[in-house]
Amino acid sequence: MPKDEIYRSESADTATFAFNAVVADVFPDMLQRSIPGYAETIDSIGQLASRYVMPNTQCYDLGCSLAAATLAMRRNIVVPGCRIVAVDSAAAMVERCRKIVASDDHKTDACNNSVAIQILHADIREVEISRASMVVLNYTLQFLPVADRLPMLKKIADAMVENGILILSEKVIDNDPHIERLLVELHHQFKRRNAYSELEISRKRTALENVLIPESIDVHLERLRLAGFRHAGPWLRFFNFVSILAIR
Ligand code: GEK
Repeated sequence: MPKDEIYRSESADTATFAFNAVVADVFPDMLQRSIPGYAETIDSIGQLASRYVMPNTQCYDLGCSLAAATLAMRRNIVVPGCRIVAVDSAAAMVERCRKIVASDDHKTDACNNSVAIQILHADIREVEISRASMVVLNYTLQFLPVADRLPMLKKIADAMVENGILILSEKVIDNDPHIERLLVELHHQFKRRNAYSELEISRKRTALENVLIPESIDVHLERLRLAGFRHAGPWLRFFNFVSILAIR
């Protein structure tokens, strides 16, 4: 797996973070070393797919990057007639995503269902969603302008079948400033343990400013309620990274 050394060199470009080819090439390593609980989240998305995906419905992986959640869903869907739509707006991600999906040997799936995967190079705000029993926003909503988040969630809720689920994973801020400082420090410690230097951590932090806009868990839960989800609650928290399950 190519190692993320984007912010290591003295000449590193600390301008605004972008999902370009340089990032896409090291992306699996970057997520693994930067997002606490990332692998467990992907694994659990697979488990939830086996439980919640309904026959003859569609699944969506919005902001799919390199299809980690898409493939976890496909490997675990146990009902017939399903299709997964994977969407990303970054050309560099979509190009690599298509290759990864094409080379994935889904004959090793738990069941013998053939689950078609459609990969779209598009903005998730523009994509039509329909008959969805499972939608994944795994660390994607945080990159949308705040004003676009409720319309996005409403569009998802409106397109869902009854009891359909949304997995919303986000970097969050804590309402208590003391806890917030602690969680940020623990996250930086996590990154140092994963061999990121102090300089790399601070450069990445600067690059993500105004690109990744975190909110509190309360704000997310209230927005999900307003969007039309009947139930919503966090099922995983690891420092300032949270995954919420919402049921239509
Ligand atoms: C995973 N879910 O591995 N429309 C489409 N894609 C977008 C948009 C948008 N408006 N904004 C951002 N993206 C993945 C990880 S990464 C998380 C998701 C991270 C895409 C962007 O191009 C990138 O590929 C992805 O959302 C966010 O489970 O980098 O922290």
